[in-house]
Amino acid sequence: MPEKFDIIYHEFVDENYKPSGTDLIVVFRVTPAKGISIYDAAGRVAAESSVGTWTTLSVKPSLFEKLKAKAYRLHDLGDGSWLVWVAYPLELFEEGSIPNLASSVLGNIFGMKAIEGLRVEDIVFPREYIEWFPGPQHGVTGVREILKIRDRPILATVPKPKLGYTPEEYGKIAYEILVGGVDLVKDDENFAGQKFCRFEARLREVMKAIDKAEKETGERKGYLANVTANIKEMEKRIKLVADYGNQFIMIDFLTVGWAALHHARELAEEYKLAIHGHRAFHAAFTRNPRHGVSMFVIAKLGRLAGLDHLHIGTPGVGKMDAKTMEVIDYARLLREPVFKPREDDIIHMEQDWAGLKPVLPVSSGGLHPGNLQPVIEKLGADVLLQVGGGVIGHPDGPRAGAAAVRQAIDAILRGIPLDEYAKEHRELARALEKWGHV
Ligand code: CAP
Ligand code: MG
Repeated sequence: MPEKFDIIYHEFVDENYKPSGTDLIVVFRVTPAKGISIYDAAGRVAAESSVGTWTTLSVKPSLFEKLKAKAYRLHDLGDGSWLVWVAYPLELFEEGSIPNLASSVLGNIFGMKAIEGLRVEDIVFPREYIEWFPGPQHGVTGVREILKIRDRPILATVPKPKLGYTPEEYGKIAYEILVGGVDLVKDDENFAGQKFCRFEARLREVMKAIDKAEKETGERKGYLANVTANIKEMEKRIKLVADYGNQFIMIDFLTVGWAALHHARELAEEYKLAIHGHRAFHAAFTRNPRHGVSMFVIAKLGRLAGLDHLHIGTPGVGKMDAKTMEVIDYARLLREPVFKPREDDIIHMEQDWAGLKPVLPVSSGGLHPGNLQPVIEKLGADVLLQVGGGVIGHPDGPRAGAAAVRQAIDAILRGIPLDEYAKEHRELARALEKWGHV
């Protein structure tokens, strides 16, 4: 008879355990279900996300003890929820596979009856884990080099409304935006290759607009072309973008998934393209503070996977829900070589990026010339500012809207109050008349 093997959830809690330098650590916020102790809940989380199961077994794999995750620290938040730190031996994970990591630590555990709420707040990667990933190909410096912009935020505009333009109309509006002073035209996330505006036809028109605008302004321009699609179609689009001589692609990486992003990153390497990461879908699991996955974790995975740009929200202004300090932390996390948590931050841990290039943070959502100042004050000038409605909605049209954004940036960087600058800059004045300023 095989030896009886009892998997007891408490075996997965060991408050005396000291994580080794190669452990991968996950910080969970755990709200146990009624009648379940934190030890039971934490043990189940660690077990179900590593080598455990729900019943006793009569067999035991030889590597069981070695591969067990350990919940090694528990901190009562006093509201029915706890922070729980779990250490995972690196051998649990397949090399270079975010899908495998996600299936483990972002997987079944969210649905267990033993927990009422579970949120993955942070994942701390050991150097060995990071070394399996490429990180950004271009990073902040590389993207600045493509566009030859060194001393100010990079500017992008999504033509609004989201959908409805034919390729010719889109090309026309792209030209207006670019010649007005914006650097990049960006597709909206749900603008793909619909019948009324097929991808290649649109690309062709935008590239014509870029050529013309570059000649007229003497500036470099680009197109954040949305290649988000099924894999084969995405491959075709990435190749087309490169063939047409554009150096950027945009991917809605949470809707296509981590494996698709990985594939796109490989193709981007081949064609030397920079990847703009749009994050539609994130709020479905980042918004609830007691359940889901934090944007902090998504940003970390995005840097590992190799995004060159990533949307992080708008600190304190704009149309999307975002907490100022959190947005500032995302920017630091993406740009710095080593992330160090603020003194009052009990959740996050230090993360050394092991030399991965920095990602350019993207602030977007309800921005206009009158609310860019606090964004730059809080995030610095090493950002990409996406102003969509706030350019297209300008009372004198998109070209004036683009000019107004450039004027606002000039004023902010030179420390001149917007009202003052607007006296000599009509486009800015008209934008402030419409939207005001903060
Ligand atoms: C912004 C935007 C972006 C959001 C996404 C939109 O347009 O194109 O998708 O910024 O949010 O469709 O809303 P506007 P986030 O400039 O006209 O608001 O960047 O927070 O992921
Ligand atoms: Mg959008």
